Amino acid sequence: ARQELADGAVLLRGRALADEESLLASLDGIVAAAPFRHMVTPGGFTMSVAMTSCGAAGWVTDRGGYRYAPLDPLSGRPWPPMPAVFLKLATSAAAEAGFAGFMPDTCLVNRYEPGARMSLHQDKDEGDLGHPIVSVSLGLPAMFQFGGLARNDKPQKVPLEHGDVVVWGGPSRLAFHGVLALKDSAHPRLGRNRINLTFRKAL
Ligand code: MD5
Ligand code: FE
Repeated sequence: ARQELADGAVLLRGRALADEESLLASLDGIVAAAPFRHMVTPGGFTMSVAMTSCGAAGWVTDRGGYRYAPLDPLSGRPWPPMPAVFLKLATSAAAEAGFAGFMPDTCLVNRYEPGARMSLHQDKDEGDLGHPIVSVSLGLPAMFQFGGLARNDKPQKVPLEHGDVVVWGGPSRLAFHGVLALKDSAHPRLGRNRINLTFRKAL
């Protein structure tokens, strides 16, 4: 089912389900090389969401700011390569949503445990904001907040479940968004975790 949430924002419910096992096997490899870590914001807060990345660069934050870094600061080595199954899912979902030719060079992997949240923000650390972002939800459900172009616009609440894919492009690319604190429950395959893969063209 293809659901248009707003101009440029397309929800593909269950779109990742057929790739669940290969996505999770690839994720294990990424996490073995570049473990999840809780990073610190420029303001000094430790994020409740744990993160890692794969691809040519990874999104990082520390007291010095937000940026894309070619090396994992934990290891000093390049991030693990983007697995083929990641790339294929992201490019095919983007094409279905009207963004043929999208070629991400990074995937930021977010891990939410019960209580973890992400407050309302815009994603604008990427070099060319004309490219969409593709997000893949796995594991525990979350209540996503999808707002407007102004921080004060009242966000719509969109429940995102295991296997859902959302393509955020066009005018929705710069919408304010966030994730409400995860409720405690257990997913049959991922336990007490929500994993979100966010594919971006950063460089
Ligand atoms: C998540 N992650 O569920 C979300 C999925 C992040 C983040 O927000 O920055 O890691 S990506 C959702 C997204 C990206 C770009 C634009 C919009 C939503 N949007 O316009 O709503 O962990
Ligand atoms: Fe975001």
